[in-house]
Amino acid sequence: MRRVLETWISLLTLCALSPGALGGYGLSMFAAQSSPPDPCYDEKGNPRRCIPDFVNSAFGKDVRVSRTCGSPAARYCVVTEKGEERTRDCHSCDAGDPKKSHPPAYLTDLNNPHNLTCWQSENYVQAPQNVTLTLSLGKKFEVTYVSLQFCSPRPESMAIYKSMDYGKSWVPFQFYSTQCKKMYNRQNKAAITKQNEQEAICTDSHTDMHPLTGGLIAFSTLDGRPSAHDFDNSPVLQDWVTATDIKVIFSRLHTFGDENEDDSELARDSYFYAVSDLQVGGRCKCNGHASKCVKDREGNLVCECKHSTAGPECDRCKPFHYDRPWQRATAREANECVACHCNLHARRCRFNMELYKLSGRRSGGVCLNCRHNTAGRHCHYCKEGYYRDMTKSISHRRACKACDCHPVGAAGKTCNQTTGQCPCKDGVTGITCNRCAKGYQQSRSPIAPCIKIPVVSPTSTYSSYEEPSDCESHCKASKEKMKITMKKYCKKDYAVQVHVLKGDKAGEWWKFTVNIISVYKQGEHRIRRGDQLLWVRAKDVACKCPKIKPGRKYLLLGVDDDSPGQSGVVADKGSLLIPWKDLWGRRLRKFQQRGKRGKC
Ligand SMILES: *[C@@H]1O[C@H](CO)[C@@H](O)[C@H](O)[C@H]1NC(C)=O
Ligand SMILES: *[C@@H]1O[C@H](CO)[C@@H](O)[C@H](O)[C@H]1NC(C)=O
Ligand SMILES: *[C@@H]1O[C@H](CO)[C@@H](O)[C@H](O)[C@H]1NC(C)=O
Ligand SMILES: [Ca+2]
Repeated sequence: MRRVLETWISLLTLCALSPGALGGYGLSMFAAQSSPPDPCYDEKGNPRRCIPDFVNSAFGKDVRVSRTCGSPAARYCVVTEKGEERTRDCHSCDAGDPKKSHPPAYLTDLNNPHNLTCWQSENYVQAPQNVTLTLSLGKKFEVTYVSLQFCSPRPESMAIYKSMDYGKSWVPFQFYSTQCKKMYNRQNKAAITKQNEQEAICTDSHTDMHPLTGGLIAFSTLDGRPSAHDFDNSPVLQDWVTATDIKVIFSRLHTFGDENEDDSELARDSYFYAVSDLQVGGRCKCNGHASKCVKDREGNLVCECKHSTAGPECDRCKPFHYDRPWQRATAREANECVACHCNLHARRCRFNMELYKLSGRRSGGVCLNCRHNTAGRHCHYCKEGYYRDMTKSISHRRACKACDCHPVGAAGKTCNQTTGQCPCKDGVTGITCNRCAKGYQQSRSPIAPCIKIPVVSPTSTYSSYEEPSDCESHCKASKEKMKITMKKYCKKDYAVQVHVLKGDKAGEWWKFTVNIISVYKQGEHRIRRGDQLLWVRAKDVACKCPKIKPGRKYLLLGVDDDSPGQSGVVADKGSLLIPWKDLWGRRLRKFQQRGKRGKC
């Protein structure tokens, strides 16, 4: 249908039709046609290119006109031809009298060939001035033609302009003049090539004076432009035909017969422009994504966008449909916008050109703010600290379950994505690492929460507990009672409660991992609570002064000494290491307070 119409329209420029030939085309031609439920989708529901009806977008719209006759009322005369003979017929234009007025509304009213209503300008007896008609279409249209049906003779020079920005700036569409160079500084009928398809041309082809009045000027926007046959693939021409506003400027009247005295008399009061119908034929511009334009809540004309597009001209993708770039629809491809694939876990996404190219121009959407503990470009896996519940589909709200890794038992918060198994510390077991493995017992240390149950056999791990023969003399000084007094407390540099976790021999030393539960006193060396190393000379350990066993808690009193490991606490045969009794806690606090008051 589009093709037929537009071919027909381009014929308009070639021949000036008699009045009435244009009457009623536009809306009424197609009104009776029944349309399928939604032209933007085929029977199978697949998107396809759709375009609004071809209409006269000027119909019923207000035209702003620089000069209209009738205020004050004035005489005008119409010259008519009957064969060789020219006669004149004079009337009065009076804006105050509906029967004698010629308002701009007559430019765009219903065009009835049997009762033409004409807008008319003032008379220009002396210096003809520019008369401007400005029409706002209210939104972007793709204009196929602009036509003017005259009641007066056609102007000698006239220009048509268009705006794409609601009248802020104007570009010429077409010029008509017998003196193109002089009036508009253009060559007459310049050739349009692929290089200048957006150029307005000037022509004198309108100057055929028959009929004298009632002639037509019709400008077809695509006529003679090389890419017109491939309009779908010509952004230049798509741009060329786009307009929000149309302006017509009448620059010079036809001053027929001026050279003849008699004719001059005849032409008196006949120098004006009069137009019965201004048409702007085209389609509401929707880029192939809407079949009609409607008024929005503010009363603005907008496309009723389909294919997941949005904007007044369906010129962008609607939110969350950014999986590929927006494109105009063509006859072959609907180029609909595609929703991002977020497995129902995100409401927002953005387009990423790099990813789009990498995917072979198929998918470039990146989900934003994945919810329900999912992560990834498509919210297609569980975020850190969660694992997939395989009994549910990935799009399920509860597809991801918390790892719930035990804060002490697990070595991290991230579990195996498929099994949910948390990474357990040594000796810890369970899917969340919440219990000790067989052969291990719970300790108070966050570093080694489960420790090997000590093996009593002297031949196993702690074989070096075998006493050397000279222990009697080595340990002489430290045969003290397992009792704690203020005097002993004062003698030592530090006093701590420790939980011995494990011990490793390191050359001349034993390196015990201990958990310092309380610090009652400290000397020069700072002692922090928590896991620390306790260093004891191998000889001291071997002679059991102090007697130390992993898995036990002790009260340890000792003196500052440099440790071989640069950190930790050092104990020796002079230190007191007494199996812990809970009732000591209070006693040591008392010693601590007295010590602070200088009672040592
Ligand atoms: C012609 O049109 C005008 C304006 O629409 C109207 O007032 C008038 O009655 C019409 N005349 C005839 C004969 O239809
Ligand atoms: C009349 O219109 C022509 C063409 O649009 C323009 O170049 C010229 O400046 C106008 N003249 C006046 C007096 O406005
Ligand atoms: C998760 O557990 C499965 C099954 O035990 C295993 O095959 C896979 O390698 C594990 N994944 C990781 C990242 O450890
Ligand atoms: Ca009219």
